[in-house]
Amino acid sequence: MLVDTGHHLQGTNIEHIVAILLDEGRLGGFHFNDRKYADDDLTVGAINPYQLFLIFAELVAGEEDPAQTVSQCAKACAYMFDQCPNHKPTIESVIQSAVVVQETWAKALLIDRAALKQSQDAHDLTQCEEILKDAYNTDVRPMLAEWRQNKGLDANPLAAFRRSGYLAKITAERTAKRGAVAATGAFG
Ligand SMILES: [Mn+2]
Repeated sequence: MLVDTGHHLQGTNIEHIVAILLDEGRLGGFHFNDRKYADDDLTVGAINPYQLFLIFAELVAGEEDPAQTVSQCAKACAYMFDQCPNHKPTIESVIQSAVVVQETWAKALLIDRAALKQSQDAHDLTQCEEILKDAYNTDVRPMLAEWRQNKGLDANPLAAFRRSGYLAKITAERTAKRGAVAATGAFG
């Protein structure tokens, strides 16, 4: 089954749905996006990054689950972006999306699972929340910057893209191409 984060009624407990699907071995993939109004109208993590974190908390828990049907399902899960933020350049939105998913996944990996299990077993809801927020509030950006540099990539993908001038270049090329096509009367 595919979970599209924009396809639920406002306020739906999506992370709970994710946990159930993992438990049943039925989670096939994700369409990541965020929204304020309709489905898919905003970049993933733009509006509700904590919800995304809670979803990743379940995905990472699934990957670490001792039941093989659950861990295999979580590891095989396909991640996709399905979003059309009309007021932002598409490539920049996609770069933001990749970065936010990396950051959120890293934060979910930081959750102290043993402590969380202990607090869950003790029905200590306050402490469970504190444990999740400890991970969520950790600044993982320096770690990810180092990880990128170790791979020979720029530490800051969005800044690198803006420096490259690629968007201005292809915009100029496409505008010129459209002008040339229009001049031939190919548009009838
Ligand atoms: Mn979709």
